[in-house]
Amino acid sequence: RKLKIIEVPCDLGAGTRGASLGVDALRLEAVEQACSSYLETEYERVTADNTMLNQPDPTPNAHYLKGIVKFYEHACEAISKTLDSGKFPLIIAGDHSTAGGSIAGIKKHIGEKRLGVIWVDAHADIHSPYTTPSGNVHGMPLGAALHFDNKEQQINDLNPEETTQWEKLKNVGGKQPKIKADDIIYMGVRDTEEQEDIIVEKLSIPNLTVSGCRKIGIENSAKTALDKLSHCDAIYISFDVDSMDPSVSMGTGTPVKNGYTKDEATTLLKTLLNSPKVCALEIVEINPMLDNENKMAKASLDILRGLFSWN
Ligand code: DIR
Ligand code: MN
Ligand code: MN
Ligand code: MN
Repeated sequence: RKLKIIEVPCDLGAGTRGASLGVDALRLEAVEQACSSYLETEYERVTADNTMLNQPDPTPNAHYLKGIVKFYEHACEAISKTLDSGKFPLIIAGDHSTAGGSIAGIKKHIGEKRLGVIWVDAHADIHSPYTTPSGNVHGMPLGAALHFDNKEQQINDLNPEETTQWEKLKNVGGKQPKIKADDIIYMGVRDTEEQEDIIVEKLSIPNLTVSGCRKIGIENSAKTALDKLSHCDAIYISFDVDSMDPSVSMGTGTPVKNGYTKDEATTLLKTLLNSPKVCALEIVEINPMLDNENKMAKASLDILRGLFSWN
């Protein structure tokens, strides 16, 4: 694969500040380790207007949504063009809200073909502004990609600006839903809200748990995930570093205990990448502000070196 790194240093979607700096923490770690493979890979940066964070927010049920719509449009373009040129987007992002823009870009490139998603995360990220208890858009990227509002579990009343911007967000890259619920596999999800549990159950989205993966072996669980998506034409992998155990992932906004080890995550992703259908990989939620030793960025670079045999 010929990689192109797409950096999306976004902070707008998380509840804790600092994930936007993860992009630079990783690049600095590559400098520190003199990882020329990383530093010499072509890259492009999609900027989010993180300065919105000090302005009044008119969309409390989907914080800074207008800014998120804006960078989704740019990320969608950058990612679809990267795929058009035959390259593999390695997306290094901030908070996980970015994934909806990535999915829009891949979908724009593949058109009517069917996109599978392997979501490696402690969280299900399938809220909408109607169901979110936190109002943080990093909990909604799959909801946006599915065009799924789940008003049956509604707990928030939206103001007109929230409705307008949410419709815009879902429609970035074209009006149709980008993915189908049958084409999502969760791995490592273990911290969800009730509204999400009900949706996940209703849509029958499988979750390969950390303990379940260990039982059958990490490689086998990756193969199981790929098998379950064998009807898809292309596959996108979204890797939230909080899927890993807090012993590795203290430098992330929402660590959750009992996650994958670094080696398990590497094996998992490496086995997934063996499938030629995998067309993009995204890594999110590295937060160096929570981690004064830069452990999370180090671990992430180790994982990348393992995946792409980088020196
Ligand atoms: C929570 C946390 N479910 C929310 N989500 C996180 O805010 O919607 N996702 N941390 O990565
Ligand atoms: Mn996530
Ligand atoms: Mn997460
Ligand atoms: Mn998150």
